[in-house]
Amino acid sequence: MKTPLPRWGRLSSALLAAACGLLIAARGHTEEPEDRRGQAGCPVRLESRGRCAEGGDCPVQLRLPPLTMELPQELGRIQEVLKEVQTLKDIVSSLSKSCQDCRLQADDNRDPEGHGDRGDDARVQELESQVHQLSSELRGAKDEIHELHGRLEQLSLVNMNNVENYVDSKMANLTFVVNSLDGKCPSKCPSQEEIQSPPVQHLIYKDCSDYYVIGRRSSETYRVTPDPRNSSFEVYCDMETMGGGWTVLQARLDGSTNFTRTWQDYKTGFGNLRREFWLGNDKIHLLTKSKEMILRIDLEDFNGVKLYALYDQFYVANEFLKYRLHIGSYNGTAGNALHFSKHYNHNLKFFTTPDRDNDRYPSGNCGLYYSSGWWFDACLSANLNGKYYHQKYKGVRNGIFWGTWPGMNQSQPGGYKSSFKQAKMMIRPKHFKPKLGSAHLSRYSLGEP
Ligand SMILES: [Ca+2]
Repeated sequence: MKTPLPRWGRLSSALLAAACGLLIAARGHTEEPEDRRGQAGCPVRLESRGRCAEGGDCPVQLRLPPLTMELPQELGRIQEVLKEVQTLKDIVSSLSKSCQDCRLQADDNRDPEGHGDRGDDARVQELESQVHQLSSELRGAKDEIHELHGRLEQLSLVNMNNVENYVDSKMANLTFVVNSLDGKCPSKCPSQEEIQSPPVQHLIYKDCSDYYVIGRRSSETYRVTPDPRNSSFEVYCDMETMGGGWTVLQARLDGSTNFTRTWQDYKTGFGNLRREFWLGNDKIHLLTKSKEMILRIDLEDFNGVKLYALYDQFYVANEFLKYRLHIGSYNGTAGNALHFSKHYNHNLKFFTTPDRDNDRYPSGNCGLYYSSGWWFDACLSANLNGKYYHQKYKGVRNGIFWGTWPGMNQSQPGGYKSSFKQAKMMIRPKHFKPKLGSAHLSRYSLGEP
């Protein structure tokens, strides 16, 4: 579009001033000092050129030096605004097109009779009224549920109170009856201890002390189950020695059973429980695992001397650990032969048999040399599974041996060695308390036979 040129004669001074003002205003945004701008003055010139017309209008020339304009930064945003306007325009255009498509579709769906709008309106109104109705019904149901919930809470509280009151009243009645009976009871009422006897039958008897507790007092064989996960087995119970309740692990009395046996024999046990026997390392392990046990060893020589050794702890490990022996502190009269010295100590030693060398003797098998299965060191200060000799014997000391026995280590004339007439090993729970009568109490003080 073309704009007609103004009449420069009339507007010259005003245009000049405006052009100057604009130029100076634009340059005001530069860093140039104020005084230099003043000195430079206005570079724009209006000059008359050529002949003037009759009306006095003269040709005018506007001279502008090479123009450098620095416009306000806000003007730069105009471009962005224009872009946005264009984007909005595009959106409006696309919306307008889709609106037209909508209308066309609506026209296609309209029923031929032209009742569509009215039918749809009626349908919408109907649905709206249904929604309203359902909504109000829901509100009513919610109120009802709330009310019922409150009533339920009340009911449960009432019921619990009733039950409590009932129990309280019954307890009060029972207390009254008990008190009244207690008042009527004469002084010779049976004591609680007497009421409780006979004792409750055990379902499982772990060892002989459990049979003792239920009143069994005869020394004989009983079936025990030290560990319910393993099968039960027969044992011989000593119900007499030191109050009774002892489970016997080993017995020697006449030489009727051979004790020079294999690992397997010592593992499972051998002999006759009523005569001579080794109960078996697996069984001994189970018995000593199930309860904390003490060990008692009774010995009698051919001179009729009877002595004993008591260990306040006794445990035999399982086969995987080679039936390792664990004994506690010694007490007794026969001497501590299981722990004779630093070099002869059977405690914490593995079990060795003639066919299984677990001893601490590097040059040979103590079990083979001493004809026995035992917790050999290198080799022995005690061996209760040695050969049974009916009298003094010569040669290798492979008889029943207890190194701390009085006179045992004294050399006999002719190199004869002493043996034992009887030997017995038995265990009992450490915390077992035999029910000793007054007669027994005088005979058996703690730890003494
Ligand atoms: Ca060896």
